[in-house]
This record gives sequence, C-alpha cells and structure tokens, in this order.
Amino acid sequence: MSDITDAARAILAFNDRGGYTVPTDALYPFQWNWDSAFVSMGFATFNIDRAYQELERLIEGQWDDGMLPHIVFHVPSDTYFPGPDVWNTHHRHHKKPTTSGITQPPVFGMALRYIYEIALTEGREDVLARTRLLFHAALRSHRWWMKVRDPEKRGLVAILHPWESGSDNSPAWDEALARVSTITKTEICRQDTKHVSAAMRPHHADYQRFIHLVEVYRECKWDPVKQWSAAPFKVADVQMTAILARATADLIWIASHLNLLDEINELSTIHRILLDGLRGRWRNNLRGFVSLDLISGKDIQKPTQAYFIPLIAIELDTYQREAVQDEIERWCNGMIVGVPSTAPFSSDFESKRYWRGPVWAVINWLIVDGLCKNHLAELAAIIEGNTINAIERAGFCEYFDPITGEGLGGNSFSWTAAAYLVLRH
Ligand code: 2M8
Repeated sequence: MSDITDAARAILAFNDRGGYTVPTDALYPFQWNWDSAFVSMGFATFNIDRAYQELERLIEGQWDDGMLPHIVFHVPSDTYFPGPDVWNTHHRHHKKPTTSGITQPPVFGMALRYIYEIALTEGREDVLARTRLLFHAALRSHRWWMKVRDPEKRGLVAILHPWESGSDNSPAWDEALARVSTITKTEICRQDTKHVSAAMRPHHADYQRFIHLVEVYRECKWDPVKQWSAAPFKVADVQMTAILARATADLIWIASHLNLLDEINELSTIHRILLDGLRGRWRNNLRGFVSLDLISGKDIQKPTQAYFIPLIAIELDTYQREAVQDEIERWCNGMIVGVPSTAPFSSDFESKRYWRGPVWAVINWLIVDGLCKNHLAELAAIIEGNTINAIERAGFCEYFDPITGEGLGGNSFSWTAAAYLVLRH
C-alpha cells in the first residue's frame, strides 16, 4: 500500500464523526447525501462494515415519503449556513435527526451495488440483511423520484433547487436562476467565505436566490405537490436522470441477487422510462446531452460536464461515441487536468470558481466509468491517470484548477480521498 493510499484512508478517518463522514471539517460539518455515497465506496476498498455504516447513517434522515435529503444534521454546528432552523423541515419526518428539505443525486444505489459486490467477493454472507434494508430504502427513494419529480411523465427527473444538482453554481442554471427573486426574509449569514476565498465561491446574488427558493418551499411546508406548482426554478436535469437510471440498473442487479422478482419488474419499468427520456436529450450539434428548462420550455445548451454524464447509463451508438470522444478531447486540450466542469472555450468558464470550470475528482470518476461502459477505455485511462496525478500533486482538495492543476476549495476532502481509493483499486 502506498503512502498516498494511507493518506486517503487517514482523511476518511479524520472526517469520521461516528459512523458518518463529513465532506470536510468546518466548511461542510454535516452528512451530505451524494458525498456519503461516494465515500462509502472509498471505505469499501478497505473496510466493508464502515462502508455499510455510512449508508445506514444516511438513511436515518430519510423522509416518510421516501426522499433522501441532501443534508442530515446529526449534530449541531455553527460553521455552515443555512442550518436546520432555516430549513425548518422538522414536521416532515417524525424521526431524529433533522435534515434539509431538498435532495441530491441518487448515487446511493450505485454505491450499494459497489459495496455489496466487494462484500460478496470477500465471502461476507452476513451482509445480506443490511443489504436488503438499504436496498428497500433506495427503492423507496427511486419511487419518490419518479412520482414527485417526474409527475408529467417525461422520463426525466427535475430539480427544484441548484443545490439538488450537486453542481450548484453551474452556468447551466444561470438563465433559470435569473428568474428567481433575490428578496429574502432570512438574513444571509454566509459561513463558506470564512473558510475559502470568495473568488472560488458563488456570488452574493446567487446565495440570495438559493435562500429565496428555500423560503418558497418552506412556505409550501415542504409538501412536494405544492412545491412542484410553486417552483420558480424547475429543470429536468440530464445528470440527475442519468445517475438515477444507472442507480436503478444497479438496484436491478441487487434485486436479482436477492431474488426479489416484483422489485425487478418495478425497477425495470423505471429503468426503461428513464433511458427513453435520456435518449431524447442528445443533441448532434452540441455533441452531448442537454437538460430542459421546464419553465421556459427550452434546452439548456451551456456546455458543462453534465453533457457526458449520461454515458454511465446509456449505450451510445457509433456516431455518438465518436462525437463524445472528440468533444471531451477538445475540452481537455491545453488543460493540465481535465475534464473541466465548464468547457474552457465557453464565455462562462472560470477556472477557479465553483462548478464553473474546475475539475472534480468524483465527476471524473463518473465520466471514466461512462467511457469504459461505452468502449472508450483509452480516453478513460487518460482521464483516470490525470485525476490520480492531480491528487498526488495537489493533495485531497475539493477541486482543481484545470489550467494550473492547483488544488482549490476545502482541504482534506472526503470524496476526493474516496475517488483516489476507488480509481486506484
Ligand atoms: C457543495 O454544495 C453545498 C450545498 O449543498 C454548498 O456549497 O454549500 C457542492 O459541491 C455539492 O455537490 C456537495 O455535495 C457539497 C458538499 O461537498 O458541497
């Protein structure tokens, strides 16, 4: 085992708060949904029980209607805004701990398959009951997605807040977010810019809009039907849909192992619907997949990493495969480390600002996976190698400047450590 692998494991240990992992100390002091799913896969490379525990702690926050919230506030902290009092979701689920009121990409199902497969190769028959319990939690959340976030049956699931996407400040949301009011009743007490430079973070007006959206949904008392009608921001997101589709395929795999026939049928129907929806979002002229703004009815053409995420779920045809390869190579041309989260030739590109250019190791992990699935192993190996090199050079930071390779955002970051462990595995 290398020193760097040791260091990655040490970061997960350092960020462990008792069976769950914070993304990084101080900047993100709670349990985040998709971070924990990635982190559980990192743990699975050396500690299966801890991997399961990460997901078990996450579902402590699952709502009665199946939603897996984006943040679980296990223990209070005043180093992050907005905290539980701003969300005020207490009445929506009658269990402790409190949570935020929105969700995040459902990597959970992908993670569960990954750790269950490793457990099986280790001959760990004792994980069966734990797997079954987590499988049913995931299934409830996939039902929630289909019912609540695709009520008009497009085969695409929608986000009602940029924070749900995980790529919070992406240029993809600019136009849709500009329609949202900057007026808030809540005083905005940002903590993020006390931990990292404001030049790397969203602007104040973005935060005003983020909080305005929270207030709209809080006034709906977090009722999903009311939120759908009231939402001033509503985007059918290809990245979210692709992750849901892929996680659904992974749940089908688990259900087959557990011999759950009704669940296989139900999940297969969901899978088919999502793949049909995704296929319709390919654009030849852009050489990628595009999200749909449900309020304007227009395609979101901004070139972001989301263009390529559907590869984790979809088998491309020959034309698409070549187009994607060319496009990713074009985006990475001249970069020390790709794949940038916004195309470098776009006028929105900012190499250091949050989700507007920097490279995220977990996004590369998804892209590498999608390229391998689509028989583009050579390009996948290059991106994987560059990601590992970037981490070895700059450390386990939150993200990287693609032009300089510099490490940015928070330090000692859990999902970057997890990405390293999995890509090296
Ligand atoms: C970032 O998002 C949070 C809000 O959820 C924030 O900026 O306050 C995003 O990078 C998100 O994808 C990530 O899950 C979270 C914790 O790492 O940080």
